[in-house]
Amino acid sequence: MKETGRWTQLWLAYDSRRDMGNGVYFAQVFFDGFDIMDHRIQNAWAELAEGLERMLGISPVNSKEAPADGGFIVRRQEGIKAEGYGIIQEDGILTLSAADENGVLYGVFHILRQIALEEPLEGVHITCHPDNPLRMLNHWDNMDGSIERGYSGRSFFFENGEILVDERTRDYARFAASVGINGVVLNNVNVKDQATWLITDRYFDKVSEIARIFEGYGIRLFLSLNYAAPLELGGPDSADPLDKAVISWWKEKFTEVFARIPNLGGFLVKADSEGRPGPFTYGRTQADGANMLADLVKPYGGIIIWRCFVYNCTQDWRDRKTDRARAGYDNFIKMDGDYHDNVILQIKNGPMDFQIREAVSPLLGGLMRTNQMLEVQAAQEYTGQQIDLCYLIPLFKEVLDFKTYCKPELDTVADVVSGRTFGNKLCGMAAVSNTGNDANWTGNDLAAANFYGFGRLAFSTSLTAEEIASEWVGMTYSNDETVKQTIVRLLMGSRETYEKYTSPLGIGWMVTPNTHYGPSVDGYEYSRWGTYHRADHLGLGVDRTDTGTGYVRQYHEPNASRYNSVEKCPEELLLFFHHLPYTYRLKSGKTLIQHIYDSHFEGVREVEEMIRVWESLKGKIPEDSYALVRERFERQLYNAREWRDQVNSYFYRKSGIADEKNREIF
Ligand code: GCV
Repeated sequence: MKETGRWTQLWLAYDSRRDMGNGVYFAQVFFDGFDIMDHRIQNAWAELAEGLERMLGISPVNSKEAPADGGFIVRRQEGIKAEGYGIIQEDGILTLSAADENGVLYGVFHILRQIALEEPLEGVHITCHPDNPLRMLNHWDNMDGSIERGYSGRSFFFENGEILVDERTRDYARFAASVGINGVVLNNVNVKDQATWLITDRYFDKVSEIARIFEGYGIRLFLSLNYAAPLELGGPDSADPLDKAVISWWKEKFTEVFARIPNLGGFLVKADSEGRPGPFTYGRTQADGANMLADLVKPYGGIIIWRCFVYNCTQDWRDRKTDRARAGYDNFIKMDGDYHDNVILQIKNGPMDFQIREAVSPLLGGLMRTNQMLEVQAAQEYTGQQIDLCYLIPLFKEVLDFKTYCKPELDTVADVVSGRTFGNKLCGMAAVSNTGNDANWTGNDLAAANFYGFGRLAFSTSLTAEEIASEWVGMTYSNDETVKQTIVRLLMGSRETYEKYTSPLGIGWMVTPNTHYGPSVDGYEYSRWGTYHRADHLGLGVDRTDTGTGYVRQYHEPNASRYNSVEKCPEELLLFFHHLPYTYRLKSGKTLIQHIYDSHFEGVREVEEMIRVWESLKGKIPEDSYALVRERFERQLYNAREWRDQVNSYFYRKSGIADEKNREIF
């Protein structure tokens, strides 16, 4: 069933806009050096035509000749970087130059964005190319239609073991391409049951249909692989990467898969992680596993993206020496340089797991001779599950701006994953997608800002979180200054508000086990997952310094010393790195316990304020969106109060120290 309503079209709703003199260029559109029958060029044209028609009431005309004056020329031009474009307006002509078809698509979306934002194209003179070679979305969609950590309904790729291809597939590809995404992993990294069969004849036809749709939007299709596929698909009784029978099984499999699925970029692999099989089972290294697959996909131009989320998830909570934060680095650093050139190691932004605040993974920039890719999570698993508002672009930005000190210059995470630091070609950013089959795609209308924002940021890492928010609001809601400023303000403050009422100062977790929504301070404290806060009656925090697990030494200097020192450690990460008494004085002069109380009261007050701010938009934005978000805020307030009261009561009861302000603690 085709859904109706503006929210199905997200930021591409193309509502009517003021012309700003932009319409004049499109009476004649001339393609110079591009084949107008090419799928991507056709889609670029269709998008342009629809956008202009809906926003400005103009029907562009495809001209056979270059317009002498007053027109739009799309020109192939060598010398522009891959996927990049230039837009120049002079002498009555608007010219979009690009070296390839992706550049044309991105350039057209750029022009449509400017029109949507009511910015004049007159005199425009820009060149733009993506900072990251790979800009990917990872779907954790299962073939039964569920989505692991999905908060926006069910999968629009799978249902009941079947693959869905419909209007949504195309719309999804349009949204993704409009923000510069060029790779999509279709299925969950936990590959089980039917998903193992995605690389068999059972699903080739339907996967190919999706691959072709994606191709038309410049997106390569990737699949997550089950490392134990040989055993499960009737091959050898082993998945040992050095076993000849296993190698030849995969060789044949890839020959078949690449022959049957067009536009296939390669595979994402979660191995030896959270119960998934991997090379460790056979006493082999991660490099053995990744390289074996990589060598076999290489003839087809394929790549293997290998996740570094490898840790012991059956830890004894009594054991204070084992530190989950150490695991990624310990498991991968030794073989830096051994990974073949079509392997990319995909590294979560933090060493734990997408917490609202944690340190940046020391593997980023720790690895110096290996292709690496940053993985962030747009799906709000630990950050409010698209009920609570949490605009994540400031967090992603913080990670990108982090100075790793792996080199004297060009050493930020953004430098490393874009290839600027070490000159790699295969690198970039991936986000766990926050989409589903809800009419509005992301559950909360405002969570679409994370989908939009991830793409924009992966394309242009120097954009600020605020610029991205403002674009998204302008395109999605309106360019009215009050609306824009109000929603941007809400978005920009939301991450810190969420942090205030949840777990303090980088310690993370304290969430309800399994669901990961809502508070349960000790929920994971005596579990096997390695996610502890170590609170007792005197203090809390994990000692990851030289006197503790020694994790700090995984960083280059001066980061290692900075984190090792309680005085120099950035305060927002204090409890991630240090175990401190409740009476420890922060720079604000407050004790640690008082900070916990104050920030939790403040967090709830801020949510109340957010609701008041949202209410000021009534009548200024579409009522359906107003109401949907208003209802989510109500649930957020409930959640925030639960967090505040449980966290405050917990630490009051542990410490016995009263709140200086005598507020109600239970
Ligand atoms: C896909 C966390 C999540 C899991 C997820 C895993 C991963 O542990 O809770 O649902 O599995 O990360 O990133 O592989």
